[in-house]
Amino acid sequence: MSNKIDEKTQAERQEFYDRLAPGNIAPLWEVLKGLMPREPQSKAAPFRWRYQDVRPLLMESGELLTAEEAERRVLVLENPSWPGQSRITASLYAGIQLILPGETAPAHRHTPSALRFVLEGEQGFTAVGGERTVMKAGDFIITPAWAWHDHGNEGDQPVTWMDVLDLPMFGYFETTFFQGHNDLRHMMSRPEGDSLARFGEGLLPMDPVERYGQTSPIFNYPYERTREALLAASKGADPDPHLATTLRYANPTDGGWPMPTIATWMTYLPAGAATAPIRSTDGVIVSVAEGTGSMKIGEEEFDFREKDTLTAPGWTWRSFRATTDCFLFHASDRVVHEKLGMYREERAGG
Ligand code: GTQ
Repeated sequence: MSNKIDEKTQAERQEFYDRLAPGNIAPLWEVLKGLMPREPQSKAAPFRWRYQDVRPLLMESGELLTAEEAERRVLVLENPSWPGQSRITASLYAGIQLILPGETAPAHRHTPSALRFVLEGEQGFTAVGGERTVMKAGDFIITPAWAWHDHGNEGDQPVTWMDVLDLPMFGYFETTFFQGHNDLRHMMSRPEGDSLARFGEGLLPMDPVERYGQTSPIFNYPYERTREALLAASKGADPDPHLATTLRYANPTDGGWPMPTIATWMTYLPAGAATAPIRSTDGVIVSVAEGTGSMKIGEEEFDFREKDTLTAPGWTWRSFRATTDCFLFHASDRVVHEKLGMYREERAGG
């Protein structure tokens, strides 16, 4: 279309559009460029939440209401671009949850999947589908779709973690189901450690076991093991310029991502090291398991320390610089991009 049109033509067209609108009909040529930009233009904003700012507010919420009253006592991390929408990226939700000593977050289940990345506490537990696991800082724990789950704290210190759920995705597709349990805690049917023993030792049950459908049968990937693996792997080869030493979490039954909607990986970046910029279609959430440093997202640079959360919009250059040894947990909807043929990435310089 030529962009130079005279006033009369413009008026004629507008008059035509005005007659279309009441019938819920619209001309494509007026909106096509917005529907198909040359490349993704994320509306998300980059942001960093300092744990030292969030923690006091979380503790204050602990004085205002109990975990049981709240159902889930969580402070939602809202992307600055979408206040009130409970979204940290275009497709993912994140929040920081608190369980005080003696409390229980009551059993329920929902079709959206959740992951927990543990920040604080040694004696918190989450029970998922009849098995309990202790929650330790840095552990990556999965609540598969429609699995009963409750959380508790049997220690004398607060327990906190980051939740990431695929809620906005389910909202977009309008497919969310939720059910409360009649009991505060659901019944355990397997001993603690059963999942890791059967699926997390490089061994698998002789007969195929269907446990959680498309979700990994391991539901706690302990930080101790992840950290050890990254350190050992970093000695075996030069670090990748863009990824440093990065290992992705995997479903042992098929080698794919552990969750059907949320991809997860951990990066080890030693003190003094930096990564070259990378961009990918997925908007990314980073939780700092250990270390201090900075993350450049687009033109903005955010310094970070342990337990801070950052988010980078999709198709935006991002890179890291480590001041001390850094272990950086990542979550994104990359797994969905891959399944739907939408995933692209680009690596600069290096
Ligand atoms: O722990 O089940 O942050 O249902 C939001 C919704 C956590 C949970 C959240 C939830 C949960």
